[in-house]
Amino acid sequence: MGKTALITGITGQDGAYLAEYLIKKGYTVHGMKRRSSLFNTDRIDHLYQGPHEKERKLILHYGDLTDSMNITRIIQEVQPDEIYNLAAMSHVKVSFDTPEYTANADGIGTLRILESVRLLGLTEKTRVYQASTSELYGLVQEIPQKETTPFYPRSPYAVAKLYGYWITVNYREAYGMHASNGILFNHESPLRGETFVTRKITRAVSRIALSMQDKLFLGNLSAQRDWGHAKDYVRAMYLILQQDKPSDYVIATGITTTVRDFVKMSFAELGLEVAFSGEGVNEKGKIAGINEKLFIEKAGAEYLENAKMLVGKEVVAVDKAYFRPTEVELLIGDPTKSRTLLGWTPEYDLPALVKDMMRSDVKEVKKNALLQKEGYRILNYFE
Ligand code: NAP
Ligand code: G4F
Repeated sequence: MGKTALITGITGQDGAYLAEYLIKKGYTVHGMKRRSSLFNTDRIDHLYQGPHEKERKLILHYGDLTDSMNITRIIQEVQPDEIYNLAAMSHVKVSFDTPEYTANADGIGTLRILESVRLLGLTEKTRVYQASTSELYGLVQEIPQKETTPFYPRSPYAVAKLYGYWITVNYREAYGMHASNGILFNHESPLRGETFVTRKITRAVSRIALSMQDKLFLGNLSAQRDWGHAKDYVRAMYLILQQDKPSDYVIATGITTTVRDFVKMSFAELGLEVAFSGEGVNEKGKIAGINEKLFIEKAGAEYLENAKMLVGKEVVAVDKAYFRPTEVELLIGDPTKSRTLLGWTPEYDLPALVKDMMRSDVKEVKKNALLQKEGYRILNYFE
């Protein structure tokens, strides 16, 4: 008999990759999905099995982290061997707009899961993974950040996740639960939400190159992040729950890069060179050159003439609307513990991540460019 896992946040980036990974390993995966007016299952549609299919490997349940009784009922029905609590209001900037909801879902939501496991008498059976975050380090007290680095959260999101982190540790110590935190540094992919900076960049760069957008507006270009690929990071989540003893692990690449350099790398994927000048809100990025052969290979000869006209044009600007009231300037993780104890090492480095995201977004933008030619209205959401 394969194991049974419950994933909260299954419709999100990590939930989708983790569900696919666990199903391949022979798990039956139950996912908690919020009710919405549209299906919102795009990321897991390739795994979907209708309710009338036999021996389903993916089963979805309506639920919400703010609803205790619903969580308890789902856990009671599913009797999971493993719970991966990935659901969260996960956008740092948005958490300043919705602080109370964020505290409820991301902080108390974690308590609801742990307490349900305890009340249902499942502490021996059910292992719990909590999606903790490098945002806990915030105003960093040590470089690089490791499991023993003191936390200094800098947003309502991070403060809510701080509660989630410590309540997980507390339930482990108080009730002997197999409950662990993965302190994951930023991880991205073609499935990344469009308003996180990497995906915002790869989508916009693809659209600019294919004449579907003029300019990309960003906030703090000097922020530094330790970016990995989500596919590698869900593998770490699984490994954490396979250990005999529960513990907390930093999952990171150990390399940090500025937002500015991520922009340069994304344009460079298509043979476009960007040069930045100016400072703060006045910083601008202009196309300084084009490698025509590479552009044709990656974007297509049909877009070359328009792309050549980009040389000398301003394609990146700063809009202070994207600044945060308190910013996390630098994150860089030390993954020694996970490498040593979990045997975890990432397969993707940053260039491979950028390549994967750009390939996927160029493909999508090309489809949209064709639709636009046929007269369809293709919206460019600016967020
Ligand atoms: P994501 O793409 O934003 O997905 C979040 C998921 O949570 C979605 O399925 C969302 O459902 C669901 N959700 C939100 N509020 C909910 C609620 N009240 N009840 C039930 N479900 C709810 O996030 P992700 O990048 O996959 O991240 C997964 C987890 O890891 C999150 O907890 C995040 O905070 C944490 N984390 C992420 C990173 C990273 O770099 N990606 C790093 C460290 C930690 P809808 O689809 O309905 O919105
Ligand atoms: O992509 P971001 O929005 O990710 P952030 O804030 O680091 O949070 C993500 O990673 C955390 C792990 O460390 C997760 F816990 C969290 O759930 C989420 O997945 O922003 C990255 C950096 C920030 O410094 C931000 O100020 O990019 C900077 N940035 C600059 N311009 C921008 C923009 N961020 C966004 N979203 N949009 C911009 O236009």
